[in-house]
Amino acid sequence: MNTETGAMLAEIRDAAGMTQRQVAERMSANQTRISRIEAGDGDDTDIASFLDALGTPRARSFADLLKVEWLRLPQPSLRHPDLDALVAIERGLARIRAFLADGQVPTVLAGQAELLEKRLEEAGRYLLALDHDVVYVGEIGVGKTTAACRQAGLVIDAATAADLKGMMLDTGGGRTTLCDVRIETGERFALTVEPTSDEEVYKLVAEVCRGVHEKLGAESSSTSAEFKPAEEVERALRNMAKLPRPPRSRKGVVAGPDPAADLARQYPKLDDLIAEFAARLSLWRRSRRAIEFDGVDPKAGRQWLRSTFTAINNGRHEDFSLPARITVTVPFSLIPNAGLAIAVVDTRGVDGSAVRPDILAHLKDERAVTLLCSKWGSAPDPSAQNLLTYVTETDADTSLLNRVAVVALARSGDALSMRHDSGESAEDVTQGYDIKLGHVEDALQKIGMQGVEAFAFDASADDPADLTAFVLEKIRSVRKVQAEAARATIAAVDQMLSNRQEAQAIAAMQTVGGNLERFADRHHTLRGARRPAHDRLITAVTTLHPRTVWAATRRAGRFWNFDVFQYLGDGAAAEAKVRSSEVIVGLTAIIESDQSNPELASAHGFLAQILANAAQWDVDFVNAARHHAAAIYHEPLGRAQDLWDRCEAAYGVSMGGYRDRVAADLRAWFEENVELREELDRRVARAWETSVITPLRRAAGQTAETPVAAMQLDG
Ligand SMILES: Nc1nc2c(ncn2[C@@H]2O[C@H](COP(=O)(O)OP(=O)(O)OP(=O)(O)O)[C@@H](O)[C@H]2O)c(=O)[nH]1
Ligand SMILES: [Mg+2]
Repeated sequence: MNTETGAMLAEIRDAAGMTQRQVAERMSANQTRISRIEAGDGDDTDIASFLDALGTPRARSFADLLKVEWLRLPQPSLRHPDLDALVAIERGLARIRAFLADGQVPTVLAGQAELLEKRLEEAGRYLLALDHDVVYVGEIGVGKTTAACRQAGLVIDAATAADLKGMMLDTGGGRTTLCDVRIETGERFALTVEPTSDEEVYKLVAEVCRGVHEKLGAESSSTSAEFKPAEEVERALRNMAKLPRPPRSRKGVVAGPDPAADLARQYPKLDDLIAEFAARLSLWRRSRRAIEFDGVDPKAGRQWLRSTFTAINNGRHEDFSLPARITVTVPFSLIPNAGLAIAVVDTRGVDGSAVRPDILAHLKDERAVTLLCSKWGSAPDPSAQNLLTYVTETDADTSLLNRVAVVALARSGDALSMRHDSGESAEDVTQGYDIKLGHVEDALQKIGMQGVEAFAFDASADDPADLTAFVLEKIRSVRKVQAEAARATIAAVDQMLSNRQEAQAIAAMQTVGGNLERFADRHHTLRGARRPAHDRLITAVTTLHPRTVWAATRRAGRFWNFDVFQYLGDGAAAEAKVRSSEVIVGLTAIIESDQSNPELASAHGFLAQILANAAQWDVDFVNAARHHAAAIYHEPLGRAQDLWDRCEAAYGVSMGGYRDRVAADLRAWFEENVELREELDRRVARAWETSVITPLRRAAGQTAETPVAAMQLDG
């Protein structure tokens, strides 16, 4: 026995309204023994008689709980928030195992049992883990960092936090957060920095220098192209090189000379300027990756974190290079008393399109809840709407939208400025929020995203606990979906077990299996139009900011704000999704028709499980297509230096047609390399078989792998 069990015993005794002495009397023991048991010092018999003495329903169910043998899942803590579901899953798994070990399993049920087992294991693994991310995504300067800090208690002083000055992370007038920042609970205040590669830093330096250089010669230059990196990166690099931009007065007048421009005058040749700027970074001295607070005072720790973070985020810390990702640890819980381990992720502001590899990765993370932060006036911001449309086209995971919410960020006065349709103003903030949320819902509905939840929050006026409650509810509902799916699976297990010896039920299963098998034969090869995977990429090239396209061509297609391989993968995924969805619709129709047949009643639970699984097979298939496209093009396109050089060189030459030019060059490359496309088609065809057809045959009870053998069984 451990102290956790002891503490739980004491809790159950308290809840039963009994004292240690009363329990001792009932157990005919002395009180010392009871307090020892509650301290974790007792054996199974002690615990059993202790709970017996209490005799409450809770004591009885706790006794049951202690009897569970954890053979299939790792034993969870007794305080696990989904303990009931986990117990049910463990028991369900044990029943399936006993059934399969029996040796007399009818073939028609073996595949079914395997499928149910796999589903239960997956739900168990999901629920067992307690970690979840809350991710803040949104356009530059909307207030992501501020909202995240308020919600997670990352403030120097909670009492004065409403003035928004004491945020522990860097906030400002926009373009402040430099990279993905992940905040976790740990032992002490600390920061870990994953640096940008030196190669990339030098590339960025070249861009800063080229920008400075062009500006100096602005009169003679004929182009309006910008050859510099994003503002926030330039700021950090200039600080690292001790060449900060001079401050501006309130009217925007520059106060004083620009040291980088002075340097450019000193080194009139661009290459020399780049070399000098790069040398000034002293990258070789910036090798530090982690730093922690060694004091004890929590307030001082918070202040230390704020100043250290701000220094690193702005390139002002001498020991650190340009961060690519920062992990912050704080010695407190970000959502206390939830029994979960929550991390908060603050992302770099969306500049143009939110369709970025980092944001997509968060969105697809099954354990993450993404908050699409939007300006009050335009919520849901167009970039958020585009992102939602993009993921629904390129991803088959239907639960993805349950993990997303739109957060409309209000500033003072925003709520009260709302008007009812009648033209009357909102009477109070709550009414103003309701009106706004109604508008957000309408906008979401218009793009087919009904069901995505929305929330309104004002970081300076609202209680951060409201946002926390919203986020927590979101996470709980995501977990609940898993728990409910597990319950449905367990019901199907029980239905299967209770029918295993009934001839009629076996016959029903055979009918159902035969129907599924015939369906698998019919759809063995996937038909349908095949738009090339690169179409999506080419469209993106023509719509993204030219500077973003240029930056990607300078990096052989991989830039944080535009990744060619991501679009290729998603292009293939979108095609795969379109083609498979028709088949899934057909499968759904067959299953629904079997479900409405009363003679097949004993197979209904199983049929529902097949449907749920088909969705998962579909996800597998779509992901496989994405993976194959990225893998196939990775090498040849990454190495196509001629192509990239040509695309890069066109920038600034004729601005009007730059993106069209790149699009045309890319298209020509894909047409020249048509064999890659053919290889992709072959791999997608194979993925269809392995991800969808084979598992369907298995579940149908046809263990045979080949369609020929399957057809013999059928006939
Ligand atoms: N008045 C008011 N100002 C706010 C509110 N939320 C954020 N701000 C201010 O808006 C500015 C931008 O806030 P940030 O939290 O840095 O925004 P962000 O979205 O993280 O910005 P980037 O990291 O630059 O993309 C800061 O000056 C904040 O103080 C709010 O609710 N009310
Ligand atoms: Mg920020």
